[in-house]
Amino acid sequence: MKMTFRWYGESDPVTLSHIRQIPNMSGVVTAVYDVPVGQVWPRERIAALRALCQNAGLAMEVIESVPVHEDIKLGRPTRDLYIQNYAENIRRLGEAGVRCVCYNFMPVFDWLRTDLHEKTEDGANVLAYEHQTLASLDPAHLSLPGWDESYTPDQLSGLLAAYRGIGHRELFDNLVYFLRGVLPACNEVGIDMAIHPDDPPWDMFGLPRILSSEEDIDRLFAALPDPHNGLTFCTGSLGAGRDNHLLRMAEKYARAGRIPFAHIRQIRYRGERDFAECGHLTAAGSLDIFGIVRALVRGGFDGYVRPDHGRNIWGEDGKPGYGLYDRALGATYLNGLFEAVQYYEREN
Ligand code: DNO
Repeated sequence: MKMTFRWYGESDPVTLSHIRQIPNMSGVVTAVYDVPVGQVWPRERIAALRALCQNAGLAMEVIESVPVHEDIKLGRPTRDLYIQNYAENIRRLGEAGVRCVCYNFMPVFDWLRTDLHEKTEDGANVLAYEHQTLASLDPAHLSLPGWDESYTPDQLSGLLAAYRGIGHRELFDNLVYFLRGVLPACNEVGIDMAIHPDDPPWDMFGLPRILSSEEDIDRLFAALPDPHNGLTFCTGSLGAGRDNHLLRMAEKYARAGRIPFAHIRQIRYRGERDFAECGHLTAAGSLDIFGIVRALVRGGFDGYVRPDHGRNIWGEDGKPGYGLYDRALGATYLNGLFEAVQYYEREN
């Protein structure tokens, strides 16, 4: 296991030197943020980012994300050009020492929450999701951190309309087409593609989502058995789907060598499709974080881990989900779990 931490680049209030001081931190998970989606990242920008990380004593082996242009997801004729650009990005990143690229294939919206600052009893701030509230929102006027906010409401409406002809089958075929185009570059330079599951794992605003369950993931691996076709095992995303058996999935996909990257976080269930995020500890929420770590270790998991979304605590007013303190506590907790489980598995 290689412990990493997400870093949003030089504008991130969390600095590399803070990250470096978290025990066992091997590297950061980052990206070139200001090149428009679909364009190739300049080599010098990649090299400069890598130098910043290395000078701080941190590796830059995981990129999250190289975003996928909507034309690729929509299967528009322009997709071939964007796929070529994507493959070129992969080559450039591989040459710069990157080993894993996290991406998602969710139409239009990335992760969605209905409250980014819910106050908890102890005064912390967390992200929360309430399905009824979300269903009542106008998708053309959403603005949330973490997804591409460069659309105007008009562009967004146009995009939503363009998806009307795209169902689960079409979207899945477009994903396979995309991966067929980029996996050769991944093989050339030794990069694992790690698709991020849908967050939350169900359709949104009538838009299809195709990576929400074990069945969905099995279908993707069956369609493309290439070992570089991997998964970001995101416990919070998959875990919001109550039918997902995370322990079984973690061990199964780790054993198959399909988990180059894990996002580990905790959620607490409320209604059937409602949840709030919380501290990483197993006892803090509904997911068996200890069991998941044990399942990963038993499956021979040897990938990158990052503590996913933390609360905002100790007066920090950080980017929702991405402050320093609670993610550092999460990393420390996860380090302890991995150490204990690995020790125990070796001795028994
Ligand atoms: C949210 C993140 C996602 C993730 C993308 C990957 O906190 O996990 O935004 O980075 O879905 O492309």
